[in-house]
Amino acid sequence: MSGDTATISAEAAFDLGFRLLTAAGYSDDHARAITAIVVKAQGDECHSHGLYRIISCLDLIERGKVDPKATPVLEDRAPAIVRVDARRGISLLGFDAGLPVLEEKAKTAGIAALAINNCFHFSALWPEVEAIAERGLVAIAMTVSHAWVAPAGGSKPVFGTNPFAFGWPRGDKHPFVFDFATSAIARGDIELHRRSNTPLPAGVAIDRDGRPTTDPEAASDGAMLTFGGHKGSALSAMIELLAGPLIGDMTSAQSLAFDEGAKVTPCHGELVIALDPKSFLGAAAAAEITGGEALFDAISGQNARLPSARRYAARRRNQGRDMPVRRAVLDDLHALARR
Ligand code: NDP
Ligand code: PYC
Repeated sequence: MSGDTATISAEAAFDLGFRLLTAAGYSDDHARAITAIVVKAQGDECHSHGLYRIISCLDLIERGKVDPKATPVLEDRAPAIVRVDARRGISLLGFDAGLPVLEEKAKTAGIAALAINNCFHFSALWPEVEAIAERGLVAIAMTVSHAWVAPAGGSKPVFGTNPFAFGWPRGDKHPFVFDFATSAIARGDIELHRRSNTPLPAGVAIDRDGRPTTDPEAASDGAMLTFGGHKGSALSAMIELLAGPLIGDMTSAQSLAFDEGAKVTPCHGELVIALDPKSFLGAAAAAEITGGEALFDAISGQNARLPSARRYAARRRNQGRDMPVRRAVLDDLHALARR
């Protein structure tokens, strides 16, 4: 491995994360859910939402923000709507509680939505849409975050990095999944550049005076930019509305105000939607849904890769062997374990 990259087994990473989180005060359930998701992300080589996020979860406790022992409360709101109040815990237990009900409702009504409220949200969304697609459902998930991102044409932060994820079932193949921030890069990547003292790519941020910058500190002080100019900006606004006021939760600006300068993982809501192909198509569903395969062939047939292909390849590569981690992140985790 190169100087900047170390390796760790999934078992050792899980053990390290679980010990750090429970020692800091997280319940076993929270610690297990957090560690499982970051080890999964690290194994898929999603560095911005991998092991480094254990440090974010420890910061949440240190700043007294999260309830590390919160138990989510589920409410059956309507035939196709389930709500989970995470009670200021981490979002993951809320998703685990809501998923079986979301699945059952989507398979009964054809379409259903899960709103998770009052949750601290640090994780990637692909594990959630992948889990739903593996149950034979089409999935969409979105969250706001903190107001770090300027609208296209503006220079002051309004939007969060607002991720949007989609999952499509493919029978015994890995689901078709994409999952991206609507900002040009994720906040986590800015933090990783700051920690390793490396410049940002051009075109992702402006400084406090509205000038383009590649300096992570100046970007944190100024504003991030949306991907795709006005198009990413409009999508980000949609996510603010759907995962904010529609589900009775905070926008990114409100979430940042709630943070009160602590600079920790955002607290807000998440909206997850599931659609059942069988309800749309009846007996024809299995045949019709594989119609998507022609589309995927047309993409990969010209050597354009499918989203998540890199991630699935990393998963295969790291199965049963130590996975790569930024050395600075692993050093920080080991230093925390020695404290
Ligand atoms: P990336 O730009 O790294 O990737 C976005 C998606 O595009 C992935 O599905 C990726 O697949 C795919 N992709 C990348 N390059 C190509 C390509 N050349 N051809 C086809 N597909 C491609 O994502 P972001 O940095 O924007 O986001 C990273 C993560 O951050 C996401 O998982 C997101 O959920 C998370 N996030 C979470 C937030 C939160 O509030 N919880 C806020 C913001 C982001 P692959 O993975 O295979 O490369
Ligand atoms: O990387 O933008 C991000 C992010 C925000 C909250 C969790 N991840």
